[in-house]
Amino acid sequence: MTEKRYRVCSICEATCGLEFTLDGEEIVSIRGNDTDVFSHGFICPKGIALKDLHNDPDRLKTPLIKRDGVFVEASWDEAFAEIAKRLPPIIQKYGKDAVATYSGNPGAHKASLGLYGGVIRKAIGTKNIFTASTLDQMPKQLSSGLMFGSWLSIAVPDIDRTDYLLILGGNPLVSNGSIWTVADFRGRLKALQARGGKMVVIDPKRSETAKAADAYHAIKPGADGLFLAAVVQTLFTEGLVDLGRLENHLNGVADVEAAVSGFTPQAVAARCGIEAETIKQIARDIAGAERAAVYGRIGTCTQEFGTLNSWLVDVINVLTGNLDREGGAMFPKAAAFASNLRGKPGQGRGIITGRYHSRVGVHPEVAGEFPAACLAEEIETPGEGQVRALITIAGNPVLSSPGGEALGEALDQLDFMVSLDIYLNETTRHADVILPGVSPLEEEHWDTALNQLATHNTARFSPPMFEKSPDHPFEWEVLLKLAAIVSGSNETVEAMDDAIAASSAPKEVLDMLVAKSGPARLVELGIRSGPYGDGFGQNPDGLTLQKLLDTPDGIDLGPLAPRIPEVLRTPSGKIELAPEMLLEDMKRLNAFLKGSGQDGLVMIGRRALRTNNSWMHNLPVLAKGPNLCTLQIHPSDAENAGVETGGKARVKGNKGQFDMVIEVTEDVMPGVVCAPHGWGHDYDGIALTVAAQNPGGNSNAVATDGLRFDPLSGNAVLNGIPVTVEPVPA
Ligand SMILES: Nc1nc2c(c(=O)[nH]1)N[C@H]1C(S)=C(S)[C@@H](COP(=O)(O)OP(=O)(O)OC[C@H]3O[C@@H](n4cnc5c(=O)[nH]c(N)nc54)[C@H](O)[C@@H]3O)O[C@H]1N2
Ligand SMILES: Nc1nc2c(c(=O)[nH]1)N[C@H]1C(S)=C(S)[C@@H](COP(=O)(O)OP(=O)(O)OC[C@H]3O[C@@H](n4cnc5c(=O)[nH]c(N)nc54)[C@H](O)[C@@H]3O)O[C@H]1N2
Ligand code: SF4
Ligand SMILES: [Mo]
Repeated sequence: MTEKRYRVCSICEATCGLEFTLDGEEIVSIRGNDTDVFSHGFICPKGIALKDLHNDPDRLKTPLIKRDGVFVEASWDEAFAEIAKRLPPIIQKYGKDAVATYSGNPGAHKASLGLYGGVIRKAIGTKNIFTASTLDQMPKQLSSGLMFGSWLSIAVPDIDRTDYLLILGGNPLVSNGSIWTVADFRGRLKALQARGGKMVVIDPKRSETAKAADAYHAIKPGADGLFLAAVVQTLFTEGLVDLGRLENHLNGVADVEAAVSGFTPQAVAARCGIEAETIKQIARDIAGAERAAVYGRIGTCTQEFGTLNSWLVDVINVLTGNLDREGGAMFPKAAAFASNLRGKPGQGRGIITGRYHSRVGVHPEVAGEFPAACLAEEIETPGEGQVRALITIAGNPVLSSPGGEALGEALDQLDFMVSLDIYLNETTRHADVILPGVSPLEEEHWDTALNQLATHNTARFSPPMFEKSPDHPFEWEVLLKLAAIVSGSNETVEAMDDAIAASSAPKEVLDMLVAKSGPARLVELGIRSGPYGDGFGQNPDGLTLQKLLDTPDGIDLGPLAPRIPEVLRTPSGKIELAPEMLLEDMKRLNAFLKGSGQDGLVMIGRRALRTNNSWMHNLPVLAKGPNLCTLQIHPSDAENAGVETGGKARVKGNKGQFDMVIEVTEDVMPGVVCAPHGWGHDYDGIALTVAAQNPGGNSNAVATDGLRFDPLSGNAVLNGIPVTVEPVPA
């Protein structure tokens, strides 16, 4: 007897609704749920791979403790005892900042990690907080925070109603969307094109999305700031600025006009590799479209002008009257935890950075974090405040951060390292204790972060599909236990969890909840007190957890709706179009424009449908098919370097190197090589049986001398890295 179960996928930002067919504890099949209110049946190969993930024999089920250099299985009590013995003395001796935390990408996808990750960071009280956000979207968070007043007030394209979509540095046909939750991008794009709309893509590579676009323009890596500034300049000089409804909600239009005045299309064309006339035409097309949206992603964030790029994208949206209007770039309203609903509507304190600085590189704190790419120097540089212990939470920085291989060596200098992870992999092999998370299918699922970035408002809650083993704690319980250990508290995990719930609702309210503990209880509190909630009975037609449990397809909360000025939290109560910090940074862009530019090859990254960053290469269903880990190079560069398809190349940065199989293709522009990150599964001592059969190379082994950042956000430069390529003799 089989049964159907419905569940939102926890792998990527698309949050597809999936239909599982189960035979008892066995997963018979996984397909897209056709009646899901958000994804309407869409699924990608990684959703299907949840079966392999759940069944992966390499997925850790028991804690591991390193004894004399070798991992041995341990009970949970033994693992916690080991941590209690070794971690608190480091804090006592060297202070709180001696312990760093690094939190990775799955924290954005698992409610357990998303809702309880902060507890451990707070319990330690360390300034040394690192996350994958500074390898990813921090520039967008910073620019949005400066303009709109909070870190997660990010405007996303209203693709279902737009007529013109300009994408820079994103490949949603493969990534399925990012900082923009947009399941079935292909279907939504087809609908856009069918109603006469257009998509234009700016990218150094003719990506899958570029191939589906109505127009594609190759841009030199790192030059987006120039391109965008020239579009803005054109809007002003050609009289195309039309603020519409936003006129009364804006500060700084004249300052922006002054700041871009030198960035004429003619001046930037050669540095961008895009003709001046094309830049002008794009400006005219955005302004002329009934409804348009500009969107920039990884390619625009992970470069030296990440924050400027992210800002200029929204400057264009604002100046063409497309911000916060249907078919433009709009602010989602999530059913729970919507940080852009916190505080008084319409005005707030805004955001600040640089309240304190990192010890070695003196980088400003941004959203309470230091740049992930600085973790190694904080470990390696002796002195007061040196990092001596590390907790990684669902992160693999050895493969994901620039100079990751060197970071791996630094990890061995730590006095103590704990990893909360599901694999013994390139990073966790350096740990002293590994604490395994449960399978995602054994947990409830709610998208804490991604509902705040979704192209359509919906609410979907998935209860656990399988029961976990009774002696395996949930990750939220592990995080609370670690918090108790570092604070020297004897409180039970249960009591700590109750205290967290009690801090947001009185006992009468807690007593009426369906969920009695953990993330589900916090989600229930969030939903019922949220913008669509039942207010614990005050608004009986409102959303409750019970209603969501009764509606596995989810509840449609409607298309995005205009939210300005309510969404704003700036001190002025207006959109700050010209934040001081960004105007100042335009000088750096100007120096870049006047500079001589880059000779030689630069490396950019890419993603593939059958991958998810570094950690799904161990799943047989995804490992099948053609080799995804290839260095793509233009035929003219391949000839110069003396490499050919199928051969192996050695790629060298200023520091570090890796080897990768060559794929000659005209898809990348001359001067650019393209390597995926997250590979390199041939380090000693890892337990990834399937991945090790096709290890690939760690593209992040390559770094630049003097790490490169976007100085405002601390985001690492991961695209446009200068490299050389040479053949590896067979
Ligand atoms: N060159 C280059 N580098 C990049 C990028 C790029 O485009 N180019 N992209 C960057 C981006 S956008 C990101 S987000 C980062 C990602 O950087 P990271 O988050 O550091 O790396 P991931 O590969 O996502 O690793 C996730 C880790 O979580 C573990 N994990 C998976 N599921 C679970 C779970 O349920 N529980 C627990 N506890 N652990 C789990 C995995 O085993 C793995 O160790 O990489 C960045 N690095
Ligand atoms: N299948 C799959 N999906 C994923 C992931 C995955 O690993 N695999 N990872 C997830 C994560 S963590 C994230 S953050 C998202 C990322 O989502 P996307 O941003 O859509 O990711 P990418 O596919 O890396 O696309 C980045 C694009 O930027 C281009 N690019 C590089 N440098 C520049 C530049 O200087 N200027 C411009 N204009 N473009 C440039 C690259 O050629 C590439 O086409 O994807 C998520 N989804
Ligand atoms: S697109 Fe993302 S959310 Fe959808 S099935 Fe694939 S991995 Fe899961
Ligand atoms: Mo990411």
